Amino acid sequence: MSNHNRFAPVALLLATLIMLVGWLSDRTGGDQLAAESYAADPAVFMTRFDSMVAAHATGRNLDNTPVVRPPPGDVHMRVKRWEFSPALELEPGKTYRLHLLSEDVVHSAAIGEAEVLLEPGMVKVVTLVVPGNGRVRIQCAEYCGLGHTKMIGSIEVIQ
Ligand SMILES: [Cu+2]
Repeated sequence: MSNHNRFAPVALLLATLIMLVGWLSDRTGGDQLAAESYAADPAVFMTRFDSMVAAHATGRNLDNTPVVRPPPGDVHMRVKRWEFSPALELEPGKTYRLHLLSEDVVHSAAIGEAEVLLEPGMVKVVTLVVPGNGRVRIQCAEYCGLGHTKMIGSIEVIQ
């Protein structure tokens, strides 16, 4: 057997490993924005949500959801059939930590390139660096019933 033939299987194995590592890092890359998760205390979560809305509501509503303009930092978002609440107005270039809690069934949040699964009782925290302009897409990507395809939140970039 020549050297070439002897090393062919090794080369093939290496190539497969490299592809596998690439695939795995792609997969984890998609979830990188999910910085953390923690068990929800619903009462505490609602208190934080309510005080955020009370302090930073714009006074407008969008599809029966309050429009809120929170400062950079922690933002609490309620998720349920079939809405994300509140609607957000965020500043370009700033970093927000979206705390997402499902209140009924399993949903997910596809935010920009990231997607996090939202199981009731667990808060997922997504770090969002707001782009320069436009809107940030946020929608449910886990089938959750009749209104699933219309379960789209509103994150608008304001100047
Ligand atoms: Cu859904």
